[in-house]
Amino acid sequence: MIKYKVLLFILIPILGYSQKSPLELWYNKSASQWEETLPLGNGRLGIMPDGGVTTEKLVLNDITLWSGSPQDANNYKAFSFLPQIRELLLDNKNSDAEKLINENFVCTGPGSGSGDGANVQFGCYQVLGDMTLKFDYKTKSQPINYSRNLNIQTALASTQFTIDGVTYKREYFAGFGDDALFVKLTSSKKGKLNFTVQLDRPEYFKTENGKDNSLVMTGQLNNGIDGKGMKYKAKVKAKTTDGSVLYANNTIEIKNATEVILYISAGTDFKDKNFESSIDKILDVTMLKKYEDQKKIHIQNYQKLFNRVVLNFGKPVQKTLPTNERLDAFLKEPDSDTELPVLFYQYGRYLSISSTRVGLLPPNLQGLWAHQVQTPWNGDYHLDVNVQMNHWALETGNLSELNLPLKDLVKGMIPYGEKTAKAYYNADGWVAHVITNVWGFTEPGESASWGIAKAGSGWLCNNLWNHYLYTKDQNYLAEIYPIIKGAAKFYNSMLVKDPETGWLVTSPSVSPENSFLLPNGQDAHVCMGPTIDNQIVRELFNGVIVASQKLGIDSDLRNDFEKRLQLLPPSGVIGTDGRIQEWLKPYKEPDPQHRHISHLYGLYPASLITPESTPDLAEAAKKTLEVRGDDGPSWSIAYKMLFWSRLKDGNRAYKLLKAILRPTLATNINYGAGGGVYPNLLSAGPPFQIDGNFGATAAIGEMLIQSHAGFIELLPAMPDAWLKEGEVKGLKAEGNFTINMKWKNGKIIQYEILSPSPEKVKIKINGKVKNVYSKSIQ
Ligand code: FUC
Repeated sequence: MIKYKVLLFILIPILGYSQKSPLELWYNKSASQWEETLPLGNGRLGIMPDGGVTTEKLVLNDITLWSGSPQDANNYKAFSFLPQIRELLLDNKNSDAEKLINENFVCTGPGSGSGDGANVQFGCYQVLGDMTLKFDYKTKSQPINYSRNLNIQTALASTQFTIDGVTYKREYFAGFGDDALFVKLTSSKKGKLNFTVQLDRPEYFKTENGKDNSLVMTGQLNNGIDGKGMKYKAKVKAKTTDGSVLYANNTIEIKNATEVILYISAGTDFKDKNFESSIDKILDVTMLKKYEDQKKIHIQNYQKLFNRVVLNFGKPVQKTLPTNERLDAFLKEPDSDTELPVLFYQYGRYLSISSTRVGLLPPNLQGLWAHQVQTPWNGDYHLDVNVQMNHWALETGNLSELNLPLKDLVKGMIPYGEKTAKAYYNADGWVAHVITNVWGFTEPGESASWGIAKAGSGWLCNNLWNHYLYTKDQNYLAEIYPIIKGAAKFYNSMLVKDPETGWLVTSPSVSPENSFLLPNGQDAHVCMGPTIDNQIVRELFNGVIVASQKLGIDSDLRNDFEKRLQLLPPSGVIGTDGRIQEWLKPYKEPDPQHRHISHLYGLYPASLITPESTPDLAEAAKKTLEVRGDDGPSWSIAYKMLFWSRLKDGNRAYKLLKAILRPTLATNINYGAGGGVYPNLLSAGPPFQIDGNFGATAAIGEMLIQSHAGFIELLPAMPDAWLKEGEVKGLKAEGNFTINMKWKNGKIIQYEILSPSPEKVKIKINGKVKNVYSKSIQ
């Protein structure tokens, strides 16, 4: 029998948690391609310096900078084809149904432009511009003692080298104080800085020198209709201690200076119609402050979020190899650098803090860093795993509030999603399919094969719901209730009965981006009731039931959903080969190692499948993963890491982490085996896609703590390599609990569970389940 006892461990205060190894990326040469440059961002503005000696290119970003415009690409006649499409699916004529969908049931117009949407209305997240610094050292001597680094504990980057006895330093940060970018250049001997500053971008730009001693770039992107799309402005001003500054010929020219600070701000008219004067004001205010004060505020504000979590595995390392060489060494001998996974984990948190902020946009496929006008897949928000994965590390990683921008994006999609629900299904509520943008796109994509996936809106609701589970914030619950209810109502009103099983399922749909073989050998995508849809609908109905109870509203709807739940397919159907079926029918797969593993959604991020509550399904999930293999783009490997963590196999999760940390420089689009990280530790599909970083970060969190199965488990999925000793401060568990713990030789030796007020908690620690009381944070 389990007894409640006061947690004895907590009587010993746990002191001295601090990050033991420096959390730093560093290099002894400048970046030779963008994927080697260092990402800085303040959730709105981004800057990536390449550390070049004679020419430095700094790629600038603004997370709101999108081409395209709001559109209505709903086919309002689509609904009239729905009965025929459904009939064809009931008759097992999936290919005919797919043909009909391609003709009448996808979005109107070019949709996402097949992923090249910069000049259509869907639009594309784009680079803001390049700031180029060209230096004249008045000598032919080569630099020595070159180094550049990014310190993720302070969110500062720097470059340093010496030429002819003069040491040149550059320091860069994206301000968490004033909303600007900062580059400070110094020379160790007086008056040695001679350089010019230029701004440009591949298209739609004009540069000029402002009357207020500035360099300004302005432009308007293509909206996909008449060219009059989003307006933007970027502005640079310089402050020097000595020497001269000339603002002329669309440049800033600095001569014989010893210290120069460049202040850059930018903005668009996306949310701020007065963005031009806002930028002017930001720079005016910023430049009045002392640089050192500004830097101090920057570090303080950044650390308010970053320092919430401390993680150490094993022995601290004081000096590391340059990060690119460290990756090579890790590939050969991973267990000897247990601090690289720590760096990678904390880097994921750094990237979240840097690429989104409350009140603005969630991180897109590249966070907020892009160096092209046509970003791969439009740098959009993919709803069939990618944008969700971008947020999975946030709750355990104690950055909960950074989930709110996604909630805002989803909220903004609803009026569009309601139209789509009506146009295609004559259904209640709202739906979103596979892709969205900042303009509220919810229509099916332009091809049936991937575009009519139904999972998008339901999967987004999982993220929204998860934030509630971790925070228990009742006001937030009231805010998201209409969103999740609307999504559930959509599914509820479009489910149809599968005559073979009697279950209620979605139709038509696809299992995200995957295909199957029909009995006649034909490749098809469109089906009824793919497993992911069944799991999503089950989870969503459950969520609405719980939420309506907590809020004390909608009892009729709750009763209805409770009844409907009985008619849904189970969380998984185990096929004759022991795997979880991806589709309702036991179709054969043309690509058994496909990158998407959507039918394990119930295992993660949902908690419908757990080793404790559904051991058979958990076993079947293992078999599913064995056949799927361990390769893929990084996001897929990260997802597998998460699955194996939930299946409590830490060594397998670690094997996958090692696969993600394989060094690469490849940038060609890959859908198969690939993955890896660039020298700057950004993850590769390839190309660069930030979901691999965030997914792996979430998975490391999941290896350390799990709390989805009705209890908190400490160290549920640790690899042998990390068991010797380690400590964690500040990770979060569902129910708004904060966890601190230390372990040695695989056993927890100290822990604390903190919450706003003491609460009864069920925990699993060193293999034993017990009930304890948490300690009040105050
Ligand atoms: C989905 C994935 C691809 C890529 C793209 C952005 O389509 O299947 O691998 O991640 O999103």
